[in-house]
Amino acid sequence: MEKTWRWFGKKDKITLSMLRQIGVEGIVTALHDVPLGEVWTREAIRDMREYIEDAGLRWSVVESLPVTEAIKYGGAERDRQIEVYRQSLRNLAAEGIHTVCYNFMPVLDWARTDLLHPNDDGSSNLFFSYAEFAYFDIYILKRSDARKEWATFRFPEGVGQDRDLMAEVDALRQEMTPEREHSLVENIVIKTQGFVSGNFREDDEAPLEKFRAFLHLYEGIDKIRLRSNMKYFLEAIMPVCDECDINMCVHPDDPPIEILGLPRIVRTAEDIRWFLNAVPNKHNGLTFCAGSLSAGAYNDVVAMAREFAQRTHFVHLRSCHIFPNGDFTEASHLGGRADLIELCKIFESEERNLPFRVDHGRTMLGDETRGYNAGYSFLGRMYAMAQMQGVLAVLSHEKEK
Ligand code: DNO
Repeated sequence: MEKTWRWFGKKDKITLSMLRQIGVEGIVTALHDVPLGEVWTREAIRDMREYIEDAGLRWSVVESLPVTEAIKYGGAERDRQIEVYRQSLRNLAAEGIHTVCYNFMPVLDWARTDLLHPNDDGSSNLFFSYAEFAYFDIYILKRSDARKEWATFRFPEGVGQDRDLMAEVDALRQEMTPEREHSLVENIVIKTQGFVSGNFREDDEAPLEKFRAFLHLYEGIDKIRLRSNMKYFLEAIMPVCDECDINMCVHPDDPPIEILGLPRIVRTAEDIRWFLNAVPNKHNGLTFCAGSLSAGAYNDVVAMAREFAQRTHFVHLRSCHIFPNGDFTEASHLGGRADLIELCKIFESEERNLPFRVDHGRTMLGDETRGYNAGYSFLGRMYAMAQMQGVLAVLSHEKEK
């Protein structure tokens, strides 16, 4: 597999020359400064590509070419936005970039409640607490159906069965402070979304109002409608992908649960089977994010990798640990539910030099003081990358014997 790294552009504090030193071969990035819904021009793509190549690396994967909300909820602007998307794809291919990651999650790109959850060893991890997320939804966002929905929330089989979520939310209400509420907004809306999704910016003054306005767009959009909008989008872009040999790879929903009354359609093996079959074109593929998938207790990640390897064009190596109460944290890259060693075997045996990146990483040894994007530490990710390089080295050594 090709060793890649998510790099956030020229302003990233982690420079390309640092990445050369740790064995990175390819870069995963996006034109983060282009506003949502505008064409990525050939000139801007070329400028980024050359900058990366001048550092002795290659631009391997786009993560992400964002799919705007109008495409997801099927608004009046949809066809115009899809045309913009098609043009950006043509421009990327003309500059030699052929792998494009995107997601089809309404409003929120990914969600965590704690970005620096302490581990026993002094490092910290990303963490998701159902009670805190429900608290955010009910008391901070104040979504009208929130309490009703959380009161009937069903945890997947095997976790959280005895949990009284409402009692926990009420207890949180008693002990909540303005600072803690503020950090929930920061964690759920600002620090996790600002740098990946054009919907929110780090300096948004009224993020909650904006959030509510986005949610409003999805009133009446259920799973069936969202699926048909995804199919519509894929069918519209596949001719360009065929012509330009672009591999599209959708990122699974993170976490793979339905939240905020929004449908989520890339959560389970059945979902993945659905969109692959709905548009049966080899260019319609998957970003196999082992981390997102392993946060769903119902997902057998290894079985899914076996089933979907052929339609996987990009791999995110990361593994989650689910606690008995259903909350989850990001485990070591050599532990957790995802079994990354087995996944490396499966994806290596594809013999397509599939690009992979370590996704997220612990925050450790001073990472927390450097102002990195949430989940995208330097030392923590470097450590995980070294672990994965070791695994891959063993596999290739065994193969040569
Ligand atoms: C979070 C990432 C996501 C991912 C997008 C892809 O850390 O995995 O933001 O890049 O969902 O479109």
